[in-house]
Amino acid sequence: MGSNLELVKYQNFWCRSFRLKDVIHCQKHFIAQDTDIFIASIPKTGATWLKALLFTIINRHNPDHQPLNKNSPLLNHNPHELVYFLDHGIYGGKPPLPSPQELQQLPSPRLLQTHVPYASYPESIRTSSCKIVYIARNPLDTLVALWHWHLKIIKNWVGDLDEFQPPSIEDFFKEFCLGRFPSGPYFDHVTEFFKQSLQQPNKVMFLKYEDLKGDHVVSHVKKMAEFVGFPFSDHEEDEGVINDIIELCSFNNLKELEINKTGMMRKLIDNKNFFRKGEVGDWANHLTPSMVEEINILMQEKFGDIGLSFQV
Ligand code: PAP
Repeated sequence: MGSNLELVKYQNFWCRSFRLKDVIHCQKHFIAQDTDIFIASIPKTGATWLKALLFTIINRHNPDHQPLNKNSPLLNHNPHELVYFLDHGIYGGKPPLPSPQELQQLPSPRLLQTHVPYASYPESIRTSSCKIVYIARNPLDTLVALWHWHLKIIKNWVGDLDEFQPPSIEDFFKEFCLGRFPSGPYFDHVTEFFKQSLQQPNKVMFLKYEDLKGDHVVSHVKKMAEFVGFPFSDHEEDEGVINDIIELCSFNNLKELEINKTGMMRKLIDNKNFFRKGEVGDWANHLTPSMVEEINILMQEKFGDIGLSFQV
């Protein structure tokens, strides 16, 4: 296995070894502001979607952005270009990403993303009045989305392509259950944020991918806008602004944009890889009944007591 794929355990979560120093640097030096908004998640649970939604919500009155007209930055930028990744991006990144120093000068509210578990956040995120919107996804679809990502992306990181042995779904399943993938274990990550959302409901909002895909998406987007301090007015609701935002940020719309079909993120990743299938239930095409049973048992064990469940 190439060295770029090496995983190390840091504070009870797994991290690519080449990224660990950036995670630690960020953890030690990042200073949160009370107005910051963080998008938090385990990889492949819908952060790209949430970035598009929150970027549009908080910038909808910004004359420089005009996210709801034909000049929307989303039409020619991948959501990851508009909302910076904190630990894996700004800390350890290169221009055009802002440096950690420049980060302090970004206009507020700063909208930033991280995959780090709550317990390993920089102290100031936990102690400030910033907001955290967490997106969770059922473990079966998360596992399948991670596997596809691994197959497509990871081989680009391995110096010698001949070294890359694509994992079978069986092998990847075992690693997922052991929690051995970046930001894993899955169950600890999700559980911690769910508990935080109960203990600190004004600070942490817990959203499910499946809820955003469902019939009540309007009410979820409305609550999210209120939570981050950018509520919709009655007039906006009457004008159908919420539906316009949902449509702009929909999987089909974003996937079909030229920037997301042919563009690249930081010359590393084809943007199209962020838009694979975008469905609830794709796991049924990949996982065997015994794998599903094993994950269902884990879900019951880990989430049963805290009252968390997912539509699968
Ligand atoms: P990240 O962790 O690298 O940021 P993230 O955006 O969280 O990735 O997850 C990608 C998943 O969200 C993909 O799921 P899939 O592999 O099961 O298809 C991707 O297709 C899905 N996705 C991206 N954008 C949207 C969207 N607008 N609506 C619904 N799903 C989306």
